[in-house]
Amino acid sequence: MARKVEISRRLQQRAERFLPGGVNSPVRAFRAVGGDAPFVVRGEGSHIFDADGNVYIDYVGSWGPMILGHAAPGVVEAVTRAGRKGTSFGASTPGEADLAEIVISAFPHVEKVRFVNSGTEATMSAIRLARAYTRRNYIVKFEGCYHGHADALLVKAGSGVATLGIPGSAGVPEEFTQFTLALPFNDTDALEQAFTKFRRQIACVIVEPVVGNMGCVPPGSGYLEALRAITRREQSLLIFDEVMTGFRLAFGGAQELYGITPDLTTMGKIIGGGLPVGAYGGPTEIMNLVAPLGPMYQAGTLSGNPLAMAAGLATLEYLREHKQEIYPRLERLSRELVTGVAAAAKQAAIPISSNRVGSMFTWFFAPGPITDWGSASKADTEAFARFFRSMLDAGVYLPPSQFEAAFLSAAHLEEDVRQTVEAAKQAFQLVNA
Ligand code: HOZ
Repeated sequence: MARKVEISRRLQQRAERFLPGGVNSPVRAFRAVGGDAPFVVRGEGSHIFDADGNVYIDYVGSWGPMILGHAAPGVVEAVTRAGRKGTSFGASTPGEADLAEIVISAFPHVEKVRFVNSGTEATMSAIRLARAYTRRNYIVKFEGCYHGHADALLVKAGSGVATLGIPGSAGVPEEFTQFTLALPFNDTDALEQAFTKFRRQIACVIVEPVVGNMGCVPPGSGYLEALRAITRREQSLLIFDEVMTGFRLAFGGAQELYGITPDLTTMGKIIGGGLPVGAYGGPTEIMNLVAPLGPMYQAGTLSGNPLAMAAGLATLEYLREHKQEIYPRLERLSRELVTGVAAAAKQAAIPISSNRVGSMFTWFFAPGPITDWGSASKADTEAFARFFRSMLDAGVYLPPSQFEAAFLSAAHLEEDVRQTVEAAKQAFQLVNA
């Protein structure tokens, strides 16, 4: 059944007069999947509502932050209360240490944390800090991983760059990326070779421990352990970019799930409870290099904003209090959903490969296995687009890109999963048609 799109279409046309592509982040323009992007007017629990009155089961969750679902009462209440006292002062407020304390309790190696406004700022700053600490220039990232849109990190990046099928970004001088080494994910030999070639010159290795930005791609067995061992041996810092995975895969993120301790951790998304917050943290010895204590400069007018701190604190306190129920339930429902859709694909003889860790997952339209960007990029993006549009028409909102992970929240119900699997059965018929 086709959904109504007239109002969203008009809103899009109006937005295009004032905003590039009518959007403030490229993936929202639906260029990779076609069709009309819904203009969202409201969210509640596991559902979002658009301007035309359509209702969707939401598996984007604002690209990860909404682990408690939309308009979670405790979060809305906390933000409202904070807002009544004033929205920004550019001066310290008590909530900053409150959020820092709970973040530090989740990540044992983090002794100090600095709040910023986005994941991009967090990773950019963590890399500057790693260079300041090691006094080395080179950095290693992995193909298909995305660490925000800072110049040095837009090399063979995932997320919107992969979605648009572009190699990087215009406007980034070659010189700005000369110290960035982009290696294949899940390939320990490639990393060993880089350390041999650039001996004592590599400041850090930054990785999404479970990649979400080329679709969901888990680390192979022993891979994170190898990253830890090699970086330690080479006296290079290991940065876990837990912007997506932090508080998502476990309260203590991927590092808790896999039992690996990085040197620095970057965070975002869930720590802001839906408001713009990023953070980077690590041991005191490294963090004390950050200004005003040390020579590594980084600042922000709105950093530690009181509304954002309040939303983050309400979200993390709720997660900490209910973690014994929430994470096992996310695991169970996500497993049911992912295997249910995979079974529907099999029934329809559509070769898909399902990747999932906890409540992060992707159905790749490829036989798989999908272990890195080389295999992910072979997915049939046309088939994905047909599947996506059919799901949207049936009231299921998936990430509008084959190369973005989907998320399930604590607000999703068994009934949502059942409806989604039913919708997928229909959608796979159309993929084939
Ligand atoms: N994967 C992106 C953030 N980590 C999606 C959000 C966006 O590009 O707007």
